[in-house]
Amino acid sequence: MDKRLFLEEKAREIRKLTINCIATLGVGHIGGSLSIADILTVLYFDQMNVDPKDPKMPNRDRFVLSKGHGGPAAYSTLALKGYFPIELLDTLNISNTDLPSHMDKNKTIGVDMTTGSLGQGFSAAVGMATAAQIDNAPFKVYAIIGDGESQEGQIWEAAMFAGNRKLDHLIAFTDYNKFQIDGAVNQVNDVYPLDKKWEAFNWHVQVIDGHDVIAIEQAILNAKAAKGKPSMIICNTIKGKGAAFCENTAGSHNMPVTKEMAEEAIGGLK
Ligand SMILES: Cc1ncc(C[n+]2csc(CCOP(=O)(O)OP(=O)(O)O)c2C)c(N)n1
Ligand SMILES: [Mg+2]
Repeated sequence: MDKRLFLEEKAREIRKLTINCIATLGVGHIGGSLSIADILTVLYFDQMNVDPKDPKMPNRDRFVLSKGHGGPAAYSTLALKGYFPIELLDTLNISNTDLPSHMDKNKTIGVDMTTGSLGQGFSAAVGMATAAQIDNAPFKVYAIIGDGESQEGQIWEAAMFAGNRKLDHLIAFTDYNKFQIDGAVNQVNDVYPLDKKWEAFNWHVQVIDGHDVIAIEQAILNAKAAKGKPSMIICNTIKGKGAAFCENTAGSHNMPVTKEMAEEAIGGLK
């Protein structure tokens, strides 16, 4: 099967599971979950060396979702990959669940880092890449940060350290969906020009369409080939991508989703 078709089908499945589990709960971080579905697809179904039957495999590639509120998309990806049964997604964020709204490595199989406090996951990823560099380890550390999250001072402290240490074990993505919790990023506290900022911190930088699975794959291959620098792949994305009721809106950040809304959105998935 053609790789693009294969990956696009996986992304559609991830979006479907994400919309459904949020609708089962009735509310959730749908916008920032749907914007990263294609990145997660390429990581877990094409690029990352991981084994759902051996989730703690020592030399596995690591993944840190620093914007931890994207948990629903990450859980849907892990379920689809076979880490745990799909039915577990129906327990999203209910009492005593193993799938809390934000990610918790002590609760969920396959989660490498607890996240949710913006900025902190990225620092942890930089620490993991530092350890990998010291050990000359054969794995990469992948991380996704948000564009609103990029307003955090902690991001830039970690960025400076990673650039200075030439941490080429680290491949990061910015989910540049142009919205944060309070509205448009360029109206709250603009991060533009992101590419020049990362270049100034001595990173290898690429800017791509974050919904084009083949562009994501190629960018990861380029990042793997770039020696002596950490990589930032700035992904132009659409908040809420795939769900017409919330695409490109600030309100999609954390919103009520009914079964009817879910059904309609899933019917419209391309
Ligand atoms: C340190 C910290 N401050 C505030 C929050 C509350 N918060 C959760 S998500 C969010 C917006 C993040 O925006 P962005 O990084 O663009 O992610 P997106 O909503 O686009 O997924 C905020 C302010 C938090 N989780 N952590
Ligand atoms: Mg955003």
